[in-house]
Amino acid sequence: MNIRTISTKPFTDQKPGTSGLRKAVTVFQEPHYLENFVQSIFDSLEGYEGKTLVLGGDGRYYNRQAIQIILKMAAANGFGRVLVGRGGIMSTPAASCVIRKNQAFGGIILSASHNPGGPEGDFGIKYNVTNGGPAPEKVTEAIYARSQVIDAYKILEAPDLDLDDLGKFQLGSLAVEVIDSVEPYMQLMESLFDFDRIGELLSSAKFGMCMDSLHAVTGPYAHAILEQRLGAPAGTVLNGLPLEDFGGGHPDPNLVYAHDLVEILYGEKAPDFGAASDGDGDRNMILGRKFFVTPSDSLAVLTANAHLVPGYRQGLAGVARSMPTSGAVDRVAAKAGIDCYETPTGWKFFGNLLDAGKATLCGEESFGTGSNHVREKDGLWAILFWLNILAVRGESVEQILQSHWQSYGRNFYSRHDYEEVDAAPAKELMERLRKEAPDLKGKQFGNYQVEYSDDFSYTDPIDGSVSQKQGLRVGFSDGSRIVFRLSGTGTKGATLRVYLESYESDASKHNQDTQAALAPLIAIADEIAQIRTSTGREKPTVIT
Ligand code: G16
Repeated sequence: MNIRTISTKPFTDQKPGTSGLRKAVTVFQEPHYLENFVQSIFDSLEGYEGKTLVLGGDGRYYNRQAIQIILKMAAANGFGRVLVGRGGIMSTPAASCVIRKNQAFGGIILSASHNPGGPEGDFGIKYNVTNGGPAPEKVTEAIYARSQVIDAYKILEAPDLDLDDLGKFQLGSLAVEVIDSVEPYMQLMESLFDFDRIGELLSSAKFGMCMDSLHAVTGPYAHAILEQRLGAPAGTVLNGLPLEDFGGGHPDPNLVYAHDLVEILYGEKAPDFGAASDGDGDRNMILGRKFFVTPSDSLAVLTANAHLVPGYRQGLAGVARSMPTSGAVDRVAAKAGIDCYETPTGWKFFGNLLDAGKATLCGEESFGTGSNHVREKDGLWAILFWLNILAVRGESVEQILQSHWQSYGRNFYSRHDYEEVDAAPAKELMERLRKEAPDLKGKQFGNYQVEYSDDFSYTDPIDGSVSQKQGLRVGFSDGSRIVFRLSGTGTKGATLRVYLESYESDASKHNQDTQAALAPLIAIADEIAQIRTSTGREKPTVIT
């Protein structure tokens, strides 16, 4: 088998976003596009020769072709071994688990997460480092810098491998092992949660659950863990077969895109508990009967109830949340006397805190929750955490939230997304806000007075690295807050995200409708940012 060196030219658009490089499938299919980026990853690493790489993806269209290319490139570049998921499939949290368990050098995960798939959909690639987590900014910047000067890549000339059965192959000097990632992932879950009690709950006639895998990667994991291991009735997992186009759906677990599940949980004879996960299995949505738990509240509830779960019974070192995530968890941390860290959006920013033992649980408003068990957010983990709490407390999801709000007050929270707006006016809007931010301080909007207004900047407490321009914050004297950010994961135009939050300590007002409670802030956000005028949109495309 020959190693070929292929001449190439840089693509100018290979800058990784919030989570790796995401583009339309058609872009990745351009000659050399994927190869350039993979070679740029390898060229930015040092000391991987002879070491182990973990490889898998969420099964979306182009996953299979990309995996064959990457295997041949790993062989040509001198990796010693690749652990690849059966059929090329591995969820993001399972990949993190496999990297850590095998002390691999790193991993490549193929996913565009919650973005739609299929020939007209999106594809993505991200590199994870030895701790199992997403590459930190200094690594992604080095990959981008390399991609801008690359002139050649190396690939082995060899036939494609059959990855559909477990087995071992040799590709030149590279050992390839096709593995079942469900097994190690399930073992890890069993080490954290009380499987006996969850099993009793799931097999009880009094309790009903529905899990929607949205034809994405968690299907095999959810079937194996919830139905086969924990005894939930067959049929508990819906849409459990991973499909290349996610059955034509949008594999994003929120109230808009997981509408089938929402209809079941809000319908007649609704089950007690509903959950969904996304394309690559790292996001989760939690529902009770006719009840939606915001991801920010979910993080707060998990933190407040962690002592009920075996893996966290010994206490939490601290917690962390991304800046736009609500401050609900801050209140739990303050009461418990543990530290609460505020990071920019992007799971990669939690890595150092987790490695340094500063935080045990982390979460984001974007339907991501996780802990120090891996270095990615983890959808099924969050679902099992909730099941463990439900099994111990014997209360409904809604009762748990109501009593949580009684104890801590309620942070009303919502995110308004303006998807696929024109990039230029969206950038202008942010630039204008950036310029005007210092003048907003002290300004009065109705009953709200601006206490601070800035562009969030983060200094990592472990390595001192600084990340600037992470979102425009406008905070009011009553603790309410509006945050403006442009998404770093979209592939078409720009997506403006407006995050709205207000705090209510009065229990008699906890059951208001969220959008009604936030109505004054929604109006102020438009007044400050001129959203309708700048985007030409009368209302957001997605409200969560
Ligand atoms: C990724 C990141 C998350 C981030 C989310 C949204 O999630 O890992 O940390 O919160 O994107 O980012 P943005 O607001 O920039 O679109 P995922 O699940 O897409 O990998």
